[in-house]
Amino acid sequence: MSHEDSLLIRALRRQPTERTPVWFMRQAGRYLPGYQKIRGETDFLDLCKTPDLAAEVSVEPLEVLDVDAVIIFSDILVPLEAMGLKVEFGDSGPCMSNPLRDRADIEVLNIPDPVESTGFVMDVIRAVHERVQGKVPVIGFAGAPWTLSCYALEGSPSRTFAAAQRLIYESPGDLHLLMEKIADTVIAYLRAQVEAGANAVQLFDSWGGMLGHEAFDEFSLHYCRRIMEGLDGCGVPRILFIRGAGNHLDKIAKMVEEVGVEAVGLDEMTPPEQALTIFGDRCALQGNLPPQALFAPQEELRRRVRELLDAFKDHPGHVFNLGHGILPPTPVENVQVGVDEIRNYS
Ligand code: 1CP
Repeated sequence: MSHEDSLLIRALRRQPTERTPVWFMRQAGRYLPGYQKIRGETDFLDLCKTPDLAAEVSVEPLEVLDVDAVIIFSDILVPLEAMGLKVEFGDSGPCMSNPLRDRADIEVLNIPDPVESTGFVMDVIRAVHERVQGKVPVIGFAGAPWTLSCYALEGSPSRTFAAAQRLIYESPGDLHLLMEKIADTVIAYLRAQVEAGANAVQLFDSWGGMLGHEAFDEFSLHYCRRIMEGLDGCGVPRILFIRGAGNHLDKIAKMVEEVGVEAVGLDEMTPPEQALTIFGDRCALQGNLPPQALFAPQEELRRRVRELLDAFKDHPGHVFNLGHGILPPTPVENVQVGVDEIRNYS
């Protein structure tokens, strides 16, 4: 099978498919036994940098859940390390021992060559292709400049990302310098993933929704647009996910139309009817079951899955997904029940 004919790629290109394809955002991870076993023996970044193990973890959801795509196992913070930040993953999430403190720190950051500095990610893509042998497409990804700036300035996960939020008003020129460098890095990084064989790429702006409405335009949407434009002509569908952007759907739809972005991921806060009205069939839509719904009793879960499929049934390019990543204590059987209901829906 050519990847162009796969269910997922057809849906992303808004061509009719016999059923709704499904893959999950952050589908690998702590709820899966194979992942837990490997993580018990391997540091997170070492896992990202060992293509054979990373490929094994990437394809585990395919084997356990029978999803329609593999998302490569890596993390959005990988390119920040290549830029010069010291990234570590502790029990409470990622942290950086040298967060950016002033303009000089930003000036010395590299715009790395993606193959030289993060070639292991391209090796993971090739190793995944070897394992899936054309059965499903392989999805690459990167973090958007605003989300990556949040971590680079804060140094750790945060409820507020105050260091980045403050820079918007205190020294926007410094923030733009940082975001320009990240944007150039991400464009080259995603292009290298496509060259290595990624059949679609997703851009995550997980913290875009925390910005004020003007700051959203200038710091989230503007840089997402730059990256989407920078990928123009790369030959694979581009998926844009900006979490918490329900108040900005009109602006996102306008950008998507102007740039020709193939697909938008919806978070669970966005009512499907609203997304359908605003986006129409300008792009494929991916979403948006709340990840928490996977804790519902199984009959209730099946009902919610059907309800969501009903809501999107007239859209030519719906891809079933969660509104955000799978939560660590999620029972694997419930995820399987969700996939089963999608497969049996007609
Ligand atoms: O299967 C997959 O989906 C592939 C792997 C994947 C992806 C797409 C991982 C592995 N991370 C990501 C993207 C990512 N990483 C995002 C964007 C998507 C989102 O909004 O969830 C973000 C914000 C991160 C940053 C990150 N990495 C966090 C969040 C910290 C915070 O600020 O709250 C955490 C906890 C990680 C670690 C991580 N990355 C991936 C996994 C499986 C884990 C858990 C590591 C572990 O404890 O074993």
